Amino acid sequence: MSASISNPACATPEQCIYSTVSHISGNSEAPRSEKSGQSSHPYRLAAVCLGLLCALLLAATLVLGVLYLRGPKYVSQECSEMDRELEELRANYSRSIEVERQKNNMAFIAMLEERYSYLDQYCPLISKKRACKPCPQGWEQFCSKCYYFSTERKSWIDSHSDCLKRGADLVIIESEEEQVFISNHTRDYNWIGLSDMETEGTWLWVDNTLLHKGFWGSREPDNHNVTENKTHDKGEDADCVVMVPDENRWNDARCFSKCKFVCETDALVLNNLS
Ligand SMILES: [Ca+2]
Ligand SMILES: [Ca+2]
Ligand SMILES: [Ca+2]
Repeated sequence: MSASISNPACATPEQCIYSTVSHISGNSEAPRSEKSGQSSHPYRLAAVCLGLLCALLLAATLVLGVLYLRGPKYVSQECSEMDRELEELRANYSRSIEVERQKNNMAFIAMLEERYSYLDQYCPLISKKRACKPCPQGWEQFCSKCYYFSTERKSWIDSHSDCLKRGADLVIIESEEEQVFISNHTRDYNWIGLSDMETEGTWLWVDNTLLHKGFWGSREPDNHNVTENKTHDKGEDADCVVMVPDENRWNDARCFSKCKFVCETDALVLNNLS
């Protein structure tokens, strides 16, 4: 109150009060503006940093949102691709299993056919019953062996193949008794399972065993062919052996000559055979 009274610029007490307040206000704003000019810069920097941080957060939120929306789609595509590959693998596996099964079945059927072929040979079905015999129908038994005497004529090689198809091989004569048995059942030239086609003069049986004792005719083997008309054919080795009828002896002849042949196989040994 004393300041407004002493102030000469005051016409009225209200003006003095206003003036005093303005004066007081003017005096107090001057230092505040100086302080503001010094301290506003750090606040502005903080605001800018805060703004940048908000912008980064916003960008990160947007990126995460996009990844979240697209992520399941990629995973879904990968799963579909894996499912397709898995199905393909299963299909391939099933196909390979089926092929292998068919191969095994075919091999099994072939084995059964082969076994039943022999079964039918030795034990033919008669009135819906199998009657087993030591030798197939049409074969001759001697000791523990069965012999097939062919009626057709073939080369030595074809005769060998024919015997193999019958589950046998060309006869191997191992004893005087077997030699006599064969001779007694043949009236023509018959191939036996002996040859020297591998090495001239080295006589091997069809099971690759070496000949120990032979039943050669006079001046045989001579590596010359003697045909049934008793003529000598020269110019080709005689490497295969025939049983000469009525002589009970062997002769080496050309392997391509057509002769009958004798096959030999094991006789079937069963208990209670009639
Ligand atoms: Ca024999
Ligand atoms: Ca010879
Ligand atoms: Ca000869």
